[in-house]
Amino acid sequence: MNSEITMPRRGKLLDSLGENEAIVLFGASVGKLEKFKQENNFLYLTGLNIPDAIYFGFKSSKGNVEQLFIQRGIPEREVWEGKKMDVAAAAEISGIKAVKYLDEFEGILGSLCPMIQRIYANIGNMEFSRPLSYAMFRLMPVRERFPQIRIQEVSEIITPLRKVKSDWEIQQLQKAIDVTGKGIMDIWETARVGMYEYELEAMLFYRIQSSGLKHWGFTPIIAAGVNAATLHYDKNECQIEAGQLVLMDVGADNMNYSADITRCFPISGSFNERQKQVYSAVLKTNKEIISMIAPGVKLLDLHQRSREIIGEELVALGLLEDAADVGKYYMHGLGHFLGMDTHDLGGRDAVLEPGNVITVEPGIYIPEEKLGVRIEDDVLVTEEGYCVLSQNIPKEISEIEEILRARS
Ligand SMILES: [Mn+2]
Repeated sequence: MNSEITMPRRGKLLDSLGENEAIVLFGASVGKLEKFKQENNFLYLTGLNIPDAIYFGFKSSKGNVEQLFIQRGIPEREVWEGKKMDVAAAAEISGIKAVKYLDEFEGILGSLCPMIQRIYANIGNMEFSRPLSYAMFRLMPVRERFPQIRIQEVSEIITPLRKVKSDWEIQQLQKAIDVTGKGIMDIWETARVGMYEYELEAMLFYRIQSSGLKHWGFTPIIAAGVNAATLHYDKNECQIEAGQLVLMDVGADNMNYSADITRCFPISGSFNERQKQVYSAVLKTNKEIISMIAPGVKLLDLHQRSREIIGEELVALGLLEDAADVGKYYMHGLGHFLGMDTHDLGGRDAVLEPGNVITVEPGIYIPEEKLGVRIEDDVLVTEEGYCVLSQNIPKEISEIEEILRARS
């Protein structure tokens, strides 16, 4: 992610501010021996994958001001931590010309505060019962010295940008999805009765890293049998028994963009009659909802329609007498925005627009039958309607069984 990508984003965001409004974004920190994961809003705007940096943007009557604050390299620490990114490199990557050190942040911010009326920062959702976020903690002195400044969560103004993906962002997502799909195929070609769920996880992770991607997009779910009826099962530690249906809700990360795919398959090679019935009901819902996707459609209407279809299917499956009780076996939302966060900014009451990417993931969960089915695709909203980014990952019963039959 270079300055050609991030500069227009910052330009748009600063243009959306009122005069004398500012943005302060704190990058993520890293603990000892931890893998570093940048804060997504910070990364989206700067492209910088370094810990503890701060972005400052300010719209004044004289124009936009931007400043970046980074860690100062301490030579004695370098043998432990490696070289810190220097000012020139940070300026080059981000396109922000004024790069200073972190110890200068308070002084510079303080000198501008008399002019500032509002600061948008990544303070998170404030709740009385929770400790202050790091960003709010850092801004406390500002709040005390300059009570006229309103401090607000930045997602309000950054969500409209982040939920419309550029072509470059779609390409990153597409690669994450394609690699995830290959990993799912690897599993289908290799998995056997008696393997542990984590062995399947390892196959997929091998595919991710050997394809040049570094991380999972989120904690993978590999759930056999009754485990699939636990929505956020992520222990992945059970041995897979003959006849079980295995649910995999997985996604690779590419450049901090996350795929989010769910596929189910019968470990023994073919779906039994009941698995076929339930799977077909979910697949029908998945396909009908995808066909409804277009600009102007409300996410909530898609969810509502999925409840209607699944409700009818549950009655047909003999699980319910009244379709209105659908929540007993389908208890989650239809889907969510997808992007840098697996559950990306966008909101539940959104109206779809071109460039949005959403997941469509209806499911039916029947613990008493030790069975859970979810089928999840990643879908781009286009001017004409939609494009299923995960269309190359098979989901028809016949396709999956054919792949499983070819196992050597
Ligand atoms: Mn999802």
